[in-house]
Amino acid sequence: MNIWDPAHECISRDELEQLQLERLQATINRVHKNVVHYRKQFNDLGVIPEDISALADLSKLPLTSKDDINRNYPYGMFAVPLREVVRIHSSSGIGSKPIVAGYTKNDIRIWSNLVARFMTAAGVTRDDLVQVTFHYGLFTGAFGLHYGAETIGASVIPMGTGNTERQIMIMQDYKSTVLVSTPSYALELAFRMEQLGINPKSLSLKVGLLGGEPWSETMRTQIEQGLAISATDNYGLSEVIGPGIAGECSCKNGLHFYEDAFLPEIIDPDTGKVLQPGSEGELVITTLTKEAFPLIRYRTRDITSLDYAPCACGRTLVRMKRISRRSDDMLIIRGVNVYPSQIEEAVFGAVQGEAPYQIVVDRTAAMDNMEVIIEITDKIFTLELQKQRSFLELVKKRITSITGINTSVKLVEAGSIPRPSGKIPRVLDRRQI
Ligand code: DLL
Repeated sequence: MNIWDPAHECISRDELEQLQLERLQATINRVHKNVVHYRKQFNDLGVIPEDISALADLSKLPLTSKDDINRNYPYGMFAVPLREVVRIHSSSGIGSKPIVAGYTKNDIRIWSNLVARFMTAAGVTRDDLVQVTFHYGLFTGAFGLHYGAETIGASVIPMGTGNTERQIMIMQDYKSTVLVSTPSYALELAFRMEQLGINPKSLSLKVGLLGGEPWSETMRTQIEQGLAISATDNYGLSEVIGPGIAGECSCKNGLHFYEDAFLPEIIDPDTGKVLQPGSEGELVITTLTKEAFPLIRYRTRDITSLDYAPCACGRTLVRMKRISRRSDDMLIIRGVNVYPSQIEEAVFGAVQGEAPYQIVVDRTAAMDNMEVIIEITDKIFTLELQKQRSFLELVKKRITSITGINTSVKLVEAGSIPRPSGKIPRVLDRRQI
């Protein structure tokens, strides 16, 4: 069993805590000096960097939220001048403005090595051919895995998203051995191969590195059987770095969390209090090495727990339980993050007022579908048919421009959306994972 960075992945807890403290103090000093948002917060609390003399002191500092990042859009939370930033990625914000993440050269080097950890843990070596089916663009997934694979010395096939039959053809002809995708797209590939009568064992594929959205053990079994591969889970979020925060080893019993680079805490999402080790709650992350966009106590909104028991693989880094839900209402549709507030902004903007609506999410075969249904209000009713059609087109366009995804939009009779407790639930998520 190969380990990419044994010095860090198998470090003793004492040494790890020492390293974490040194890195934490350096990070706190850096943000205090260079990021107005943090300096102001520390000053308001009467905290100076020297007050952080032990890891436990971290809880003296305030939590950081997506709202804070949004308020400092686009570059206000960066701790280096823009000339030192060599890459920019982004992810959806809560409203119409995205979250912007910057990386220095050193950040990219560290990120690539973190990704190389879970790739190696899944069995990837320099002899592999890695087919990346994530979207190459502002999303961190494709570039993160791409650079990780190149760091290992594997060959990368940068396919990008979609065109499932072409993906399968390339997989057959180029003899891809590793699939990089979301779990739902891996399942979609398996369904399509079955439809096409292709025996997965006739391919060279052996490993699937899956992440970017929640999935389950049932889905893992379907994917492993449908593609004849071993599939592992990897986790990350754009604000913190992208993929490369945690990843499974071959034991497939929790994701090793890269604690030398990110300090995890588990809090009660309602009170913000730090919970006992092992408790389930919201994951909060402090970055320990990032130069361009460090984050202090960032609320991920992802619900999980941490297991400090030793792992049979020999890695000592704590294991994080699969993420199965969130403490907010963010949806992940085909790997893309969408907030109901963004849909509301699109609908209300088109109506130029309010209208009763609901977001319905479903999964057919392995594909997520999102539909927005809007009840006909008096204002919409008085529009002639042609204008109703252009109204629907306008809502669709607004949703795509804010969220980046296509959705269908439909008008329904007034009062026809069920109101179980008097109000229309904003989201009806029928997906089973
Ligand atoms: O999804 C980064 C990533 C790309 C991770 C590719 C792994 C592979 P964002 O678009 O910012 O970044 O979305 C981050 O997606 O807060 C979780 O809610 C969810 N998420 C990511 N990975 C997993 C996973 C990327 N393995 C948000 N299991 C996170 C469950 C996941 N949820």
